[in-house]
Amino acid sequence: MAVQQAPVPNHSDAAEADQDARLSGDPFSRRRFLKATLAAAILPAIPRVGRAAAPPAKRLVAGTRTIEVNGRPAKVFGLTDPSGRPGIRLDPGERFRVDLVNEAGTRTIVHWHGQLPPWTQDGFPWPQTPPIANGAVQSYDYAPTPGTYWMHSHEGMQEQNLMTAPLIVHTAAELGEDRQEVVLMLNDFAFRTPEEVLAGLTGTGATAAQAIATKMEKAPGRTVDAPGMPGMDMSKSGMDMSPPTGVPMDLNDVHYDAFLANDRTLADPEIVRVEHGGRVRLRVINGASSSQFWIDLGDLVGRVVATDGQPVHSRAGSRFPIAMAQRLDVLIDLPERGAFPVLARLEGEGRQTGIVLATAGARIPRIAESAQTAPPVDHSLESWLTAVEPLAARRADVLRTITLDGRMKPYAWSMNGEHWPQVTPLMLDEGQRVEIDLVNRTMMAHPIHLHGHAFQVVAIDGRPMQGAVRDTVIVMPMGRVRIAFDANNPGRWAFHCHNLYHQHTGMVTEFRYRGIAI
Ligand SMILES: [Cu+2]
Repeated sequence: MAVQQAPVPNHSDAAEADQDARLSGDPFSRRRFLKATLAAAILPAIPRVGRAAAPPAKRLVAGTRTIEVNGRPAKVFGLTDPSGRPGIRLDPGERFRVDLVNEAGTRTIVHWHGQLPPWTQDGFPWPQTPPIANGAVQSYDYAPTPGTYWMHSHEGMQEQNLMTAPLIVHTAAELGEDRQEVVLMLNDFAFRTPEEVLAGLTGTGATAAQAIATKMEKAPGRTVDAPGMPGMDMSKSGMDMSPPTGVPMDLNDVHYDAFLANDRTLADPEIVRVEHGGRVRLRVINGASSSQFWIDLGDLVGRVVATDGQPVHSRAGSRFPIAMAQRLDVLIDLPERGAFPVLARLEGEGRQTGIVLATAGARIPRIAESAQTAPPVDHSLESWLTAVEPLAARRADVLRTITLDGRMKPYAWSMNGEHWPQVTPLMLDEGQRVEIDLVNRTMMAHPIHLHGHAFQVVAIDGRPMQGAVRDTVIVMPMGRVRIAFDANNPGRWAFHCHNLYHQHTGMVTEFRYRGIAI
């Protein structure tokens, strides 16, 4: 089977990168850029032929910036366009043609979360796709999937230091619906370094934590399928996994200094101007490393129309749970005038962050950073969701159980009892329908993410459903979720818990297509 892989030129040569930087600052090259933009603007009338017609690649800088948190300056990473705006927004039909410029002062690699590029452009530190050196430029070119997506570093624990940004791919239908787009990006923030946070969790020193953080790059080697391995044994899938009652569950491993909404706290929230009676498409992105929230619209009623960028049959409500790495598209029709807070409340606690939608002249209320305790994030939304575009009905060719294991003391998490990178890849063939039973044997919820594929939630706790199509699903403590996907993107793909500290203490495995040379 031919593997379609776009070339990824990796200009690791520093001199070449310097030249790139000089060129971009050159007014002559800017004139050329403007000419190219003009050409792109008149393009729709002309049949698309050849590369000459393509618009110039977008420039995305992985760099550092200083933001203010709780009245203190904080140096964090950032992923910004040339105007300093975080992330990337693509027009309908536009390719993801991006030059990622690493000015972060250290190596990095950026993952386009939920997108379905060829595996060599996915931004995971496989041996074949190593991190990008400081000063180097890496180019990407693939057909993007429309919807609300995001990007984050997969290098070490840079994600915790806000190497995260929105990635929005518009559709013609959305642009025609006459709604104001509002992006709400959530992050958790600590003045401690991520290594100090991890050291606090594992009870080790920061140096040991640093060593743990580099393990992500040590991919498993030339291992093959082991059908009889423990934990992947189908005979175990009949065991009773119903949630125990009265057993306490663990929430919020990490105590954070702040929760950010578009980089700001409620002490100084972003005020988004909206029209009287405005119509909004709210794109919520949970970019937090170890925190889950309830989105609280107050008295407003919103309709969830997409989860993880994929359309769902709309579901109305005012409070919606969002797990780590997930996204929600919520349509909101505002009342005539006023100020409307959109809050994100931390599960299990009353701490909150958010933004305010406000019509001109509206009085902006002061919003406290703490409120009533929110319950744990749960499946109250998930269990109601149905996909607008479900997978075709088909029997599974591969059906596997993957157990989620681990505990708080000692702090270590695993899949099938294996800790990354000592894991056995799940081997797949292109064309297979794959079903995975995720069985959580821990007292924490785990938001599980598959790279390079969109999967459908087909059962929760044994109850079959035509659930949402997603890239990240939460598995409740002692709960079970079955997902299904088509193996249609050959390569090496990470499958992991999106809690950064669970990931870095081992809760990662690999789905690998047969025939991929390693
Ligand atoms: Cu986890």
